[in-house]
Formats: sequence, C-alpha cells, structure tokens
Amino acid sequence: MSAPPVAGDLAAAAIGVLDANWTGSYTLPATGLYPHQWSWDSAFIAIGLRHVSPERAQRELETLLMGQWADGRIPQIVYDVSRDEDYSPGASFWRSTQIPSAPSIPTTGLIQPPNHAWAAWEVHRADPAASPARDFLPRVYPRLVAWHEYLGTRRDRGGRGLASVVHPWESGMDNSPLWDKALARVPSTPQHEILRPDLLHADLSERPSEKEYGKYFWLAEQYRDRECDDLRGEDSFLMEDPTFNALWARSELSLASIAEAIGRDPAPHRVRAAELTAALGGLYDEELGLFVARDVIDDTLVRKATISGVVPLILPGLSQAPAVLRTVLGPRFLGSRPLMVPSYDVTAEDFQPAQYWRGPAWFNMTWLVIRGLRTHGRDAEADALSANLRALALEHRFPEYVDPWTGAPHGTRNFSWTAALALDLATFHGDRR
Ligand code: 9WN
Repeated sequence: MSAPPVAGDLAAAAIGVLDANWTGSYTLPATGLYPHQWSWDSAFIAIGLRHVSPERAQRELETLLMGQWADGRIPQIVYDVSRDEDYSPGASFWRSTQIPSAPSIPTTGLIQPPNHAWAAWEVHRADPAASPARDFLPRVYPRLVAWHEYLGTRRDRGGRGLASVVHPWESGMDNSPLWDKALARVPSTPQHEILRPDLLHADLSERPSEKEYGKYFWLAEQYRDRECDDLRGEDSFLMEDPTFNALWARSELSLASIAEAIGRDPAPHRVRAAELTAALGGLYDEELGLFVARDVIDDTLVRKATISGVVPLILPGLSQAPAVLRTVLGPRFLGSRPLMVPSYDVTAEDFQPAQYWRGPAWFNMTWLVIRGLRTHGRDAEADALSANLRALALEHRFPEYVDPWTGAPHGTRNFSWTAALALDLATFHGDRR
C-alpha cells in the first residue's frame, strides 16, 4: 500500500524538515539544540515518517532500540559522541558504557514516556504488506515487552501499579508546574559544572532557569552515581505522572494488537492496559476534573491542572472521560479560545504563555489531545485543533512550541516532531480513525 496523498505545501515543507534532520539511521529532534536521538521524539517522528517511508519509520524505532539496556529500559537519549560538546549533560557525564546492564552505545540512564509500542503499531499499519517482509513486528515485539516489564518491575515505586519518574526530564515536560513542590526539596548545587550549550540555540527566557538546571544536574548525578540502579539507593524525586502512565496503557493496547498480528497471546497486554487505566483513577482529582501527579515520596497529590492531566483521554474506556472532556473544553484550556491546547491552566496565577512547559502550546501534546477527542467522539473540536496545528506548523517553520493564543513561535524551529505530527494530521489516515 502506498502512502496516501497529503496536503501540498505543508507536506512538502514537513518532509523537508524530516529529511534535513535525518542522520541516515534516525532523526534529530533539531539539528542545533538537540544533536542526539531522543526517545519519545523518535516515536512521534516515526508516526509522521510512516507516511513518507514506512521503512524509514521502522528504522527510526529500531535504531532507538539499539540503545536499550539489558534491564529493558529505553533511554531518554542515545548519544552521537561526535557531538558530545553540543548538548549537556552528554555521554561523558553519564559514562553509561561502564555500567554492566547498559549497551555499548553511550546513552543516558534516564527514560522518557513509553509511546513506542503505539508508534510501532501505527508504523506497521501504514504498510501491513511490507512490514512482515522485514519481520518488523516479530523483531520489535520482545524488546517492547521488555521495556514495559522494566516499567512494571523497576518503576512501580509507589506500589499502585503505576510507573514513577525519577527526574523531570523523564516526563518529557521538564519544568511543568507539577514538579515544583517536589523540586523544592532538591538541592541546586551539583558537583558537575552546569554547561548550557542549549542557550546558543534558544533564549534563556524560553528554557528552564539556571536554578532548575542545578536541580536537574543534582538529580542526574545522584542517579548516575548509583549506576542508574532503580533498586539501590534513595530517590529524591519520585512522581507518578498521568501522561506517562496513559501512554504506557495506550502502548499496552498496541502491544496486544502486535501480539495478535504475530500469533502471540494478546490477553496479558489487554489485562495490563485495563489495570493501568483503573490505576490512573488514583491520580484523578474530582474537583479539577482531570488527572494530577502523585508525589510518591510524601504520598500527596499535586493539585494543578496541566495538559498532562487531560492526555488520558487517549484511552478508550476511561470512566472519567466525560468530566475530563468538560475540563479540556472549559475555561482552564480550550474555553479560553486558544489556537492549540495550553500546557498549563490558563487561569493559574503562574501561567506563562511563552515559558516552556509552563503555559505554551506544544504540538505533540495537542496531537495527543486531538487523538483523545476523537477517541471519545468529539470530532468537531478535534478538526478545529488539527486545522490550527497544521496552519501554525507551516506558518512558523515548525516551531518547538507556541503562544497558545497568538501562535507566536518559541524555542527552536524546524523541530522534527512538529513536522512529523503535522504531516500525520495532514494525511487522511493520520487524522481519522
Ligand atoms: C531534555 C527533545 C526533548 C524533548 C522533551 C523537551 C526537551 C530536553 C531539554 O527536548 O527536553 O530531555 O534539553 O530540555 O522537554 O520533551 O523530548 O526534543
């Protein structure tokens, strides 16, 4: 099956970005700011690439999986050592190759949200005839199972059936207001010199602060110094995040489809998806009408309305869906008539429309909300968001994130997941299912 036609200008420009950022075996999130392979970026990128070349999309995911650890974790970053000076912390900080369970390619010890099995299934579906020819699903299935096993065995630190993140970077929403209270307990005085090559590519006002970076490095050092061993040492940051766990549940459903397609038993994956969906109930905040994060260290819920808390809409059979739909369509988010979904409650006092994960609209998160709206039958709202996302991506050269109301671009440009997900929405089978 050949890829369906996509809307002219946008498709050409998006493919141009993906080609420019393609290294030959994976796609950089952005050539300057992010010079290595990032985990959840690659999964989003594969979802767009499948419309251009399903084989390249397969390769994207399989290259990432080459960085998988023996304990099953898929690392946040797989490093290109030739560019170690260009991003910090780099391979020389993590020294992962000295850790027995790490692969021979240098990586971080941290992880990112588990959207990979979902992406693998979407990539397969884009070309169901060619995929078996390359044995794509049989090759990736055991690795994806091992990844989810890692989450279930090493990361269920709260004992409630949900995975915890041990660092804000692991959530993919680095300076979300959800982490503020927990980070207040974390020192901002790491041993390691804090280098900021990121500031050559984006203004400090659009990146995490120096103080936040101090805490990020401190936490990373602690984890590195215990050889990234989850079962040894003490955690200073341990959070259950709704989007992380919703993506895990969504990916379990995809693992069930993959298992079925290759003659394996899908039942355990369906059971785990249902268990995760039920366990997410422990993060639900009735009053706010969405999911919040749990601080596992002091066992409290962080009662803030962020986009992370509406993403569980991607799950079919979510009992809280009617209330969460009301919330996302209400005054805290889409009721304020933004062009895309703000990353934080626009009615909050500390909402900031141009500051990273503290207010701006991100293309991956809006794409997830579009999928969530469609999952629960809200096609009209999904159509409107999809049209805005595609227009803003093209108009502003595929920015990293935008002001939710004006659409003013921020962060880096020619950002790969922005191009990939706009391309996905521009194709018929990308946006409708
Ligand atoms: C740290 C690559 C990554 C994304 C994250 C985004 C940003 C890195 C950073 O860029 O994080 O992982 O340097 O700030 O927050 O979601 O995966 O695009």
